[in-house]
Amino acid sequence: MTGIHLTRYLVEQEQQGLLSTPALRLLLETVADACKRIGHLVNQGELGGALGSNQTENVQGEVQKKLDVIANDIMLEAHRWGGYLSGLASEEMEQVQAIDAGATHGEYLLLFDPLDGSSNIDVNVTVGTIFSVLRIAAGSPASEAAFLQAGTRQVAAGYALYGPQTMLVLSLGHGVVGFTLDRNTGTWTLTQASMHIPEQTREFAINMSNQRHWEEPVQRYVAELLAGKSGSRGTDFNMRWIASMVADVHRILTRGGIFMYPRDAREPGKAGKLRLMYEANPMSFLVEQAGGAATNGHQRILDIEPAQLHERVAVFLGSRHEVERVTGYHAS
Ligand code: P6P
Repeated sequence: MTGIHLTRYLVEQEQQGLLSTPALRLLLETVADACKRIGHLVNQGELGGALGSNQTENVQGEVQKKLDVIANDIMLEAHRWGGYLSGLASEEMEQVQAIDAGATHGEYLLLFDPLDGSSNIDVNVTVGTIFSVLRIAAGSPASEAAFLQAGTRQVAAGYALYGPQTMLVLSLGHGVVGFTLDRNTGTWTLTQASMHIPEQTREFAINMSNQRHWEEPVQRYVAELLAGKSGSRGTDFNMRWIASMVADVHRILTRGGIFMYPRDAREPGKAGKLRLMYEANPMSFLVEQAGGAATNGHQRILDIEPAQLHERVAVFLGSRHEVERVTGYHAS
């Protein structure tokens, strides 16, 4: 199986009845092509003149990097003419964008974070594009309400990773596969036929500088990890924090681990930092498809019924036994 390119993989999935429609295949190929172009600009760095920040903020109140806006525009432009999408939603756009596909009414909605981890872009640390695909009922308007579907309704999700290798990691709901961009031919080549997260791990990812702001269950869980062999866990743990969700999640999909971004006391009104619809949901879909688990500390992230397009959520995802443990502490 490995060595085939993305188009053949999607056609074979369609022939096996594992990819519902040709429109979805076209949508995913268009996303992959847009990611290839975003990755090229990221890889150009200073040579592309696209580093640094705009004098603008996004809907999250975060300063926009030039590449945030360029990546968003690339994704929008790529999908304007396909006829398979009814609308798009992005971390970088306050409102959803309906697509007038003329006679054809697109049966899908695309949600994406065009450049996750972009605060790392100027220091040459791995960043990526995260995407999620939902269905829309025939004839329904692509209003914000149409996007507000629980993560279990995703028909596909994935991310592109712009790191030492440029990769595309994807799930159609039947496991997780990884493609590596062959720069000699420009093709996405299947290199991981089935990605799986070990149930056990000794590696955790969290921004320790926020420790004093965490709720008690997280304080307890992380203190046990830090106590290592001399504590109740009886073994030592390792820590990694790249501050780029796509990179941290890719490490977990590759070798296991637990990723945590809990809510904290700094902004009690906020459920967390990460966004549900285009960060937590697609990543939780991938993690569960790879045998892991993903909760907000209280419930399965994919079961959360969204109330707002840009709502935030606490995230605990990765190796199932660790996610279940820290979630259990929230219940006790
Ligand atoms: P902090 C990037 O801005 C991001 O949204 C995620 O990719 C990443 O996991 C997190 O924020 C990093 O947050 O507070 O450690 O900078």
